[in-house]
Amino acid sequence: MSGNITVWGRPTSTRTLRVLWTLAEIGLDFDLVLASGTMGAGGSIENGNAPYGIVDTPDYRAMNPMGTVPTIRDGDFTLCESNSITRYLAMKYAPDLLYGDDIETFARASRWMDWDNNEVIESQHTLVLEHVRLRPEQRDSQRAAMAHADQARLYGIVDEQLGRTPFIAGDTFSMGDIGIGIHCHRWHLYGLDYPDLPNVARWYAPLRQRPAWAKWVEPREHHLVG
Ligand SMILES: N[C@@H](CCC(=O)N[C@@H](CS)C(=O)NCC(=O)O)C(=O)O
Repeated sequence: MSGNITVWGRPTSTRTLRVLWTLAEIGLDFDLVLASGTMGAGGSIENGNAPYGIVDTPDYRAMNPMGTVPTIRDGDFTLCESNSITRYLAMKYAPDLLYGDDIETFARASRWMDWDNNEVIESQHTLVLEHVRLRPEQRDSQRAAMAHADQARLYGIVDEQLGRTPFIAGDTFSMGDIGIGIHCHRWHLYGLDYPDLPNVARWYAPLRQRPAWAKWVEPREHHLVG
């Protein structure tokens, strides 16, 4: 399937990865324009690297007033906010694949996407700063430990849900699995002491086998770039 789609973002951003995985899952062609105010080809600006840029230009701000990533353009239509983009792509191109073409599954998946954004991102962000992006003298082991404990608490909630349903929003894969799956993966790349979460383990292993996951979500360089 081919669209006329451009994505601005960076694969080191889990919010951009939500969109990249969604597009790959649907099988849509797209162009990726690397854009960021905080990361560039060499890594984080915290470590003296130049950012990809673009996000401060008037043209970009007209599409995304916050100057964040990701943003997409599909034909004449532009949209920012990663979960809104995912919902848009799902509704337009793949309702069956991404929510079973069912409004209640859409709502359940959407609820978990919001939960991922509202609850999971904050301590994930602390972890990537503490383990990857900050210089050693800027790091705080107690802050890192608290963020890891918070992720253990949150993925305990995911584990309970996955004890009720095989996937986050029901019996089959949906857009609800995307953000929570990406953050689960990044969390597991830090090599920490992880709690036993059998339902998460049963769900995470096959997610990693999905062809659409392989290009964007699996690579360590999309997560561990400092
Ligand atoms: N709620 C927005 C947040 C966007 C956001 O904060 N993105 C981060 C990357 S995950 C960003 O733009 N960071 C600064 C940058 O890369 O310039 C969304 O979900 O799209």
